[in-house]
Amino acid sequence: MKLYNFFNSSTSYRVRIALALKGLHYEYVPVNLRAGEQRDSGYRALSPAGIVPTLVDGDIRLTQSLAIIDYLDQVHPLPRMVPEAIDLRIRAVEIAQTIACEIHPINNLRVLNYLTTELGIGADAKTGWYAHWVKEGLAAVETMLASASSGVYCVGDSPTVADCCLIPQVANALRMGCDIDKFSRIRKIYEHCTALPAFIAAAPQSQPDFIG
Ligand SMILES: N[C@@H](CCC(=O)N[C@@H](CS)C(=O)NCC(=O)O)C(=O)O
Repeated sequence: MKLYNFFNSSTSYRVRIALALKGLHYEYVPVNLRAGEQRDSGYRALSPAGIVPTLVDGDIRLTQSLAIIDYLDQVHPLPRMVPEAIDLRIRAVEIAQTIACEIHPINNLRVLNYLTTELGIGADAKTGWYAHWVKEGLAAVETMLASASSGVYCVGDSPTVADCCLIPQVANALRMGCDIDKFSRIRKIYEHCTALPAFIAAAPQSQPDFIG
């Protein structure tokens, strides 16, 4: 398996967590987002949208982090990222999609770049935009965690796709200087998960293309 990804990409980080939890080995192929390599024609042949991550597994070529995690669950079922039990499954997918559909897309690199280059928005306003949507989205997740009976994971007693999405999103938010102090359930999960070997192996600073 090859994973085309970037150390600092939260969507790549989601997939790296799932791969690490499943104990799967893969070839790390860096795509430097800062240098715009995601827009190169060669890479676009793999990812028509010009985004990371892309997984290549034999004849399978797949983009979209949640689709990749679903694929990994199909071909390497244990441990499952999307739980089988219906009560856990619905909550895990709900939380994952809240992050993947409501927070990440409007704070993505190309959206932030468009705000500054095309709409003439200044750096402070751009940071404010990012912080606003993170706060709104994480507040919703914090509420969902109450009904998911979360503990040290978003749902149940092992990591799921929800944690694969939450940890990178929180890491990103902290890197951007967002205050997450009031989200106590999220903080508890973040502190627990980021100390686990699989999450440490998947973290940006553990990657071969890491730039400090
Ligand atoms: N929904 C996609 C989003 C992928 C995505 O937007 N990745 C970002 C990095 S986190 C990217 O490649 N951005 C490139 C850009 O904005 O130019 C997924 O979950 O894989």
